[in-house]
Amino acid sequence: MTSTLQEGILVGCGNPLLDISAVVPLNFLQKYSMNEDDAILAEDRHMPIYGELVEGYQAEFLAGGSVQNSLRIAQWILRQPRVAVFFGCVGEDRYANILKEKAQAAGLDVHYQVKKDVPTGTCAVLITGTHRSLCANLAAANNFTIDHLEEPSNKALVDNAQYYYISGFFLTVNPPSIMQVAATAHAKQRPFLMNLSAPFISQFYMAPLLAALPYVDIIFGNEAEAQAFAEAQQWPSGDLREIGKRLVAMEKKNPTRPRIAILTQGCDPVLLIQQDSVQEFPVTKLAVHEIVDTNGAGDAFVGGFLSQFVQGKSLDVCIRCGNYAAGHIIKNPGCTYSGEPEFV
Ligand code: 26A
Repeated sequence: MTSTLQEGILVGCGNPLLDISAVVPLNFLQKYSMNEDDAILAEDRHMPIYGELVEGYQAEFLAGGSVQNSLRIAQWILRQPRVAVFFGCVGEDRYANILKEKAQAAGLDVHYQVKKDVPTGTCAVLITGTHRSLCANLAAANNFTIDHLEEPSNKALVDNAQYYYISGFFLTVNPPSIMQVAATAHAKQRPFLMNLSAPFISQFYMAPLLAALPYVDIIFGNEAEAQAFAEAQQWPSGDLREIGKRLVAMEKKNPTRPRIAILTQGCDPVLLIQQDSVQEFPVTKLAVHEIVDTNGAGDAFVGGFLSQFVQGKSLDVCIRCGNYAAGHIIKNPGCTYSGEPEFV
């Protein structure tokens, strides 16, 4: 990094979750009617998963939560602390302390809302080969309220930021907060970035997603998420390029800054869609033996992207850094990094 960035230039909201991650056999997924590479919200029938992972599968505890992951990775690459600010809701317990400690160690400025008597959220990460299936028990994370953003010190942080990032996952928790941040970004003509996050968001949360979308300057997603969006919209084509073009053409509050879609597809090229143009950015394929797990790869991609975007770098550089960060995280457990970043 060459120059010093404004503190708190980037603000994100999301679900702070502690990941409970283990390698499991396929029949573990079947037992809970889960598929490889799912990302779902836990129902009552999933609750035994967390204990089973700890007792029977040597589970690891890792800092997680999609937006917090992205911001931690952005901080790691930036090497300058407190560039990014994170809001989310945790309980008053050991898991909250672990999350806070990991976030702060990365340089992230966390401002948790604390809900007493509700445990901090967890996410089961079921690793099968190069796949990861996620089952989130949001718990305290689900208790985030807009008053937290309205506290004067937090409101000042939101007002002073220049870039805003919120996941589609947060639509399950508090759409009014998303709309408020989006409106602030719009009023100040600052970029608002969002993520499709998981197919279930388009399947079950399309109404709040469509309410936020007109404010979204950059939308991220992977191939399965883009396809779920297209299906929910009853678009005729499943072609990713077509979906991207339609997505960027949807209603936008600030038409002077056309929407951009960035669609990842595992080790296939990343697509950058702007109006009628589609550009491809190659991904370096890792050998199977280099892959520890793919948990957090998408979040790391966004983190790498954001680290450059807040420096005003070109989209080309942002995407290359996204690919670098995702590749690094895949070689480490969960959304964690090792050593110094090597992106130039
Ligand atoms: C609302 N849901 C389902 C979620 C999540 C989530 N983060 C926020 N909300 N479900 C899984 N995650 C996180 O995604 C990361 C991998 O991309 C997990 O905690 C994991 O760290």
